Amino acid sequence: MPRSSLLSAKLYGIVDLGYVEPSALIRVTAEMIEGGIDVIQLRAKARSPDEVRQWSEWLLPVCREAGVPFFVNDYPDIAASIGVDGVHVGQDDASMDEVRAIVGDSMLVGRSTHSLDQAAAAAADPRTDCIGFGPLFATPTKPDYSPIGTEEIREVHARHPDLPVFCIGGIKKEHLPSLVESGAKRVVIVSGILQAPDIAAYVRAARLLLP
Ligand code: TZP
Ligand code: MG
Repeated sequence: MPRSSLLSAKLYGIVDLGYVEPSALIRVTAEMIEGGIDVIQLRAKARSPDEVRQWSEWLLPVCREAGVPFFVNDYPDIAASIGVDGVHVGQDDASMDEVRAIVGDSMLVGRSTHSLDQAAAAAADPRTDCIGFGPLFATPTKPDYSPIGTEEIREVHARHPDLPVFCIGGIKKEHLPSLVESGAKRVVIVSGILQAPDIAAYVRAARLLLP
């Protein structure tokens, strides 16, 4: 899957086991795809690697069939052995040398960033395929991080025009018009999507707000 698939992406959805029961993973993923989600990530904090592997094996074919890039959070070894499209790592996870040693050159690698400096450090390595930038707003999905606000969105895009930047953190579809006004080009929505009464409708409406 080429990096260009991320440059053209608008809405990135995370299937987070903090909000979704294992028995609902496939249905929820399919509904996000039905609504037009551009990227899917599986995120399962405090779950076993065996469970993450199992769930990744369920979701990969669902995403593949739809042509939607599928990322696994945190586990380059699982990502590599299953052959998913991408792996997403945080500031405290493995270095890019370590990740690339496991996943090779062609898998997409995303990195979470929480400041302009961290974004610059990630962007300085051409093997970084995309970044998350946030949390913009306080969020129970990532409780230990201070919100960084929206002031730096325009700057991070200006400094890294060729890097797909995904704004993240506390974003609901109601925020999208003002975030676009603030310079956001791509967003991640987690709880907003997963707690919506109609997931496909929520994704469809959010997608339309991202030009
Ligand atoms: N990284 C920064 S904020 C965040 C992650 C994984 C959580 C975003 O979730 P939500 O529910 O959309 O605020
Ligand atoms: Mg991590």
